[in-house]
Amino acid sequence: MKNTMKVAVVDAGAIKTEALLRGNAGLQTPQLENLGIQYIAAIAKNEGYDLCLYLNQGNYGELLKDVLSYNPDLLAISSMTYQFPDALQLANDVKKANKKITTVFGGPHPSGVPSIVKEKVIDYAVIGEGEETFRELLSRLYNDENTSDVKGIAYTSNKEVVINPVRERIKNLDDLPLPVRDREFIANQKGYSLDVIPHSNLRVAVVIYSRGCPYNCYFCPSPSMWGRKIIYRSPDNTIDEVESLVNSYNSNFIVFADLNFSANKSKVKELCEEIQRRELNVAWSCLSTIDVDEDLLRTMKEAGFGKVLYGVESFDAEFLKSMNKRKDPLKAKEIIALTGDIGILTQTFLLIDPRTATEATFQTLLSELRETTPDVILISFLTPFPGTILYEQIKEEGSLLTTDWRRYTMQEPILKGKLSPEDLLKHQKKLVEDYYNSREYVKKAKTNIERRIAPKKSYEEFFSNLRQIGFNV
Ligand code: B12
Ligand code: SF4
Repeated sequence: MKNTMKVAVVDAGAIKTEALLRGNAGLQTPQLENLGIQYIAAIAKNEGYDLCLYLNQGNYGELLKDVLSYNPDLLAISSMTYQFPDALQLANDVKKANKKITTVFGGPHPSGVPSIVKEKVIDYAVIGEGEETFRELLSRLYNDENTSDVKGIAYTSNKEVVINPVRERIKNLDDLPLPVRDREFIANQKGYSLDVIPHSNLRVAVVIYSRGCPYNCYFCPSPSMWGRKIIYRSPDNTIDEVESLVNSYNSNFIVFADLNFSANKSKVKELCEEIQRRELNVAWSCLSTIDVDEDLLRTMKEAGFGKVLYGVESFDAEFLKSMNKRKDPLKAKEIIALTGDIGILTQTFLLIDPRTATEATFQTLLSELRETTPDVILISFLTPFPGTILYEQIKEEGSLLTTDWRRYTMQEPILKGKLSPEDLLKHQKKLVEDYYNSREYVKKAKTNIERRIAPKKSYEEFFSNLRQIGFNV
């Protein structure tokens, strides 16, 4: 047995971020904490191994130098699809310097494509929820034991890919060690979107209350990643974490990263009661489907809820049906209006399908937005992530333009269609500009400022960010 095991844990988002500044993805917050890898890091720490966590290096050369000078026994990397080529490069360079370092990949891309272990420099891929699998894998490696039957991993044996059976989901999330936080990273997180607090005063932390989603939209990696079961932490355990973020990290805004925060209304109400009981002075936002109602939104507002990011995807009922997203576009419009009336900011995620989009698609969407007036829009292109039902459909259909993973950012059209990718990008940009310059949007912004739903400074900073990433607003 070794004295200790040195574990380097890297968020591949830390390697290169330029890809994200394309299109209107710059409106997201690319430098937000990555909870997945921070939960994984917590396992290594909690089990007593020596841990070094790399969340945001920004410069590949420095990241590589730092990892090599730490000289880990094991390198663990979390990777989305667009980050995979850079993550692979890191594993290559690290193995070149010291081939004894064991490499473990996890996160959305390895879960969708476990056969990445065909790459010589990837020793293991962890599929789906990672904590228990990582804990067991570390222990087997530390004790020089056989790893071939660890549930939830993929590896190669005699050049053949072996994918082990999936692991059961973790039932009691309260038992998990809390994600490792990086004080410096939290202090330097940047905001780009519109929030109830101007970005210059925003101190964000990311927290999660539930894992999984009961739906099965064909474009979404969640069903293959988590299954269809949604599992909650207790409100007490969740708000203990929020309280410690407020007290120890001075956080004033919590981003709930749950896939579908409002899936269970009574669970949301329990959480809101706990926030109010503790009199926490913190604002928060969440991602949600449109399955909310007035009573729930009012309860959330009273508990400090400032913004909801709705996964609307489209106002076209046919498109929604084809994606198995069983939602009514009319209800989406009503819910966005109701949320605004209650005094909560709204963001809508919208998808353009490059296979069918024409100039008219953008014009129709613009009119629908002007009628609905969400406060922030995120227009993305339908992207078939590996592991989704859509990916299989698209492969069969033959409409994929590229298998260069770097381009899977949702901000590039990668499906063949009537318009060229260049034209689609032009229309996307114009839509964003026309919407934010529209009479209806400007009127809503003025009302929001008057009603103190968002301060004027939030709008000024938001528009300045939009201009910086190339929008004429
Ligand atoms: C919150 C969120 C964000 C936040 C924060 C992102 C961040 N830094 O993590 C914001 C809004 C900024 C964001 C932006 C983007 N996101 Co996002 N995001 C999410 C969301 C909703 C939740 C992620 C989360 O916190 N989950 C909770 C944790 C506990 O789960 P987890 O991260 O999956 O980690 C677990 C396992 O994966 C595994 N694991 C993860 N890493 C590792 C590593 C190792 C070594 C091991 C062993 C295990 C392991 O164990 C973890 C614990 O169980 C997911 C949806 C989803 N299905 O997960 C999308 C998701 C991850 N995002 C996605 C995308 C595409 C993006 C953007 C590119 C979109 C865009 N164009 O703007 C950007 C990229 C930003 C970036 N940092 O590079 C896709 C990724 C799909 C893919 N295959 O690539 C997802 C799946 C949603 C989707 N569209 O389908 N996102
Ligand atoms: S509702 Fe959202 S999280 Fe759930 S399957 Fe559909 S897109 Fe994925």
